[in-house]
Amino acid sequence: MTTPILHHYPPSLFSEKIRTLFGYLGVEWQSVIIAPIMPRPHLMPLSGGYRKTPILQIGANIYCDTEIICRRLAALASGQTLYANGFAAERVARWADTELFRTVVALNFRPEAIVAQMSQMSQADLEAFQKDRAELSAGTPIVTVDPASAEADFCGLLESLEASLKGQFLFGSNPSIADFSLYHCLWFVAGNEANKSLFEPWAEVKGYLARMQAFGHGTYSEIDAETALKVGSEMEPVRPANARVDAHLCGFSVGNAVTVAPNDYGRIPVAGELVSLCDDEVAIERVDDVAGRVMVHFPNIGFEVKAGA
Ligand SMILES: N[C@@H](CCC(=O)N[C@@H](CS)C(=O)NCC(=O)O)C(=O)O
Repeated sequence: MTTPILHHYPPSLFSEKIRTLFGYLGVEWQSVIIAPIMPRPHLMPLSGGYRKTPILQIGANIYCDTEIICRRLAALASGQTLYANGFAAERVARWADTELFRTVVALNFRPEAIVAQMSQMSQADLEAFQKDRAELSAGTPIVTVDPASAEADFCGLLESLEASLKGQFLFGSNPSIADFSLYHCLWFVAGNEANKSLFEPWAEVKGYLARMQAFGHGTYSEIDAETALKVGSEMEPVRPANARVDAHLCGFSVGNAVTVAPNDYGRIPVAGELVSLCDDEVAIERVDDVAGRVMVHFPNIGFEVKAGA
């Protein structure tokens, strides 16, 4: 089997979701540490412009967005109990990855949290980071609540979690996909010194964090971005086993020129030929001057498919 490659950087919370999933599933992987800001010259030829983090690469197949990355890894590891609670677990996962994500970002944007988080950065790096994130969220701000409301929301969440966890995971004695989405948001907040006191009263929540953290990040080796690009360019993409275009979803057919872009922030369209468009996946094939023929996969939800190159 081709070893999965994760393009990520250490403080990225969505990357932590996937690193922890690798640990839980026991899937061996390769790690490419990317810059926390653009440009990423060795990754863009593979992703076609998609710029959020993380990105999973399996040979010449590129998976964008943790929703589809999780499903791909669960299938690789036969980790189907992750989705045993079906609808409910997937909905909670989506809530955490969207609404709770915005709350925790707002929380870590409190002045005291920013100071704690960015204290290692030089002034020039800080300015470059702020400029990059302003471009990422241009017209579609990620933070939509004020810090005080975010703190109130988050404390309410901790209180109700404390009452419901009882030494287990969200849906019982095995972790589900919802736990990985909740965990990375809690990890992001807990990792900031300025937030330590928020967790202090909640023993169950701290125990839950420790249980999730105990999965670790599994077994991995480091490779550089050039090597990963070479792997992609030397391999042929594999079509999804169930590739199809569901007529009720759109007026598209296999082979149509389309673009796919996130419908929230970082709306950079990726252009290619449609391979699959069904309830849980959009796959397009593209030919890149550097990366060659690659297939890029997105979840159906949260992305917009449009006609045209
Ligand atoms: N819905 C996406 C969200 C990914 C996301 O927002 N990641 C953040 C990092 S944690 C990001 O892309 N930041 C900008 C960047 O890394 O360029 C997913 O599930 O993968």
